[in-house]
Amino acid sequence: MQTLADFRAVYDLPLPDLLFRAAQAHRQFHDPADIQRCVLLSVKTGGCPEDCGYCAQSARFKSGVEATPLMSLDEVRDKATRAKELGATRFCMGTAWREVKNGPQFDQVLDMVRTVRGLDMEACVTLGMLSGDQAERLAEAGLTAYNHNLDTSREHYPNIISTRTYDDRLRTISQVQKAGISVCCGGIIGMGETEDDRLKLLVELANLGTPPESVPINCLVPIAGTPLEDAVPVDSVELVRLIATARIAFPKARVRLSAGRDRMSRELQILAFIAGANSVFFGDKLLTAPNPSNEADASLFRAMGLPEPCVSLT
Ligand code: SAM
Ligand code: DTB
Ligand code: SF4
Repeated sequence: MQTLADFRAVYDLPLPDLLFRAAQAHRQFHDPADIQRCVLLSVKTGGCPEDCGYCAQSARFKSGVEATPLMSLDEVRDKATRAKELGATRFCMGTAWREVKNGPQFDQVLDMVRTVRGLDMEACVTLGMLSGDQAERLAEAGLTAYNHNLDTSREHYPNIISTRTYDDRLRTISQVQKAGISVCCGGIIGMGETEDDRLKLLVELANLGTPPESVPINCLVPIAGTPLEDAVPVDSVELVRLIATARIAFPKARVRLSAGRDRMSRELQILAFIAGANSVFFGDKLLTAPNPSNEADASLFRAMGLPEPCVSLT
C-alpha cells in the first residue's frame, strides 16, 4: 500500500471485511491482548512560539495555560516511578518548544531520558525540531523513541500551522531515523480535514524510508481559546476505519489510540482495539488536557477481560 488509491480501497471495504483484515494483520505481529499503557508528562508547559491551531500551549492563543519552567529531574523521577508502579511501560515527555537548543535545558532533558531508562521503561520525548547532532545525543542517552507528528496531510497542514512547514517535520524525522531512534509519528483527526486528508497522512508515513514503529492517532481535544475550539467531533466509524487502515498498512507498528478518549464511549474504544489499536495514554491528564480516570480505564480493561491496571497505590 503506497498510494492514496490503495489506502482508499482498503478504507472503503465493507466494515466487517475491514475489521477482519485488520485483525489478521494485528495477529501476525502482536498479541491482541497486549495493549500498552503509556504515561505522558509535560516537562515544559506553555509559552510556545509556534501557532499550531489545535494547541493549548501556543503563546498566541488565550487558552489559560500558564507557561512553566522546565521541570526538575527529581520531579520527573517521582512521576516516572509512580507511572511504572501503576503499570505503564512507556513514559513520554513533551516540551512546548519549537526546536531543541543546545545548553543546560537540553542537558537536563538528556538526564530525564537516562532516568526513565534507568527505571526500565521505554522513554519517548517530543521536543520539536532537532538537528542530527542532537538526535545522536538523545540516542546516546538511551532514548527509545522520538515523537514528531506530521499531524495531517501536506495540503491541509498550512490551514493549521503557519510557523513551520511539512518539510521541516520530515527533516527532523529523518534525523531521528539516522540516529537509530525509533520514530513515533502520526496525527490528529477532527481538524476540519477530509477523509482523504487523513489517508494522505498515512500515505506520507508509508513512504518514509522506514515506516514508523509507532503511529499515534489523536482525536482533537478542542481547547477553548484556540482557532479549533469549535471543530466538529470526529465520526466514530470514520475513526475505526482509519485505525483499521493504519493497522493493515503498518502491521508491525504500535497504533496508538491517543488523545481524545475522554469523549469516546467504552464501546467505541473497544471497537478501536478490535480494529488494531494497541496502546493508550493512561492517567487522568495528557499534556494539558483531560484523559479518562484510572478507574474508568480499569473498568474498560475489566470489561474486555484484560489484565486491569492498578488504580492507586494506597
Ligand atoms: N512542541 C513539540 C511539537 O509540536 O513537536 C512537542 C509537543 S506537541 C504538544 C505534541 C503533539 O501533541 C502535537 O504534534 C500534536 O499532534 C499533539 N496535540 C497537541 N495538542 C493537541 C490537541 N489539542 N488534541 C490532540 N492532539 C494534540
Ligand atoms: C501524541 O501524538 N499525542 C500526545 C503526545 N503525542 C505528545 C499529546 C496529546 C496532547 C493532547 C492535548 C494536551 O494535553 O494539551
Ligand atoms: Fe508548540 Fe508543539 Fe503546541 Fe505547536 S504543538 S504550539 S510546537 S507545543
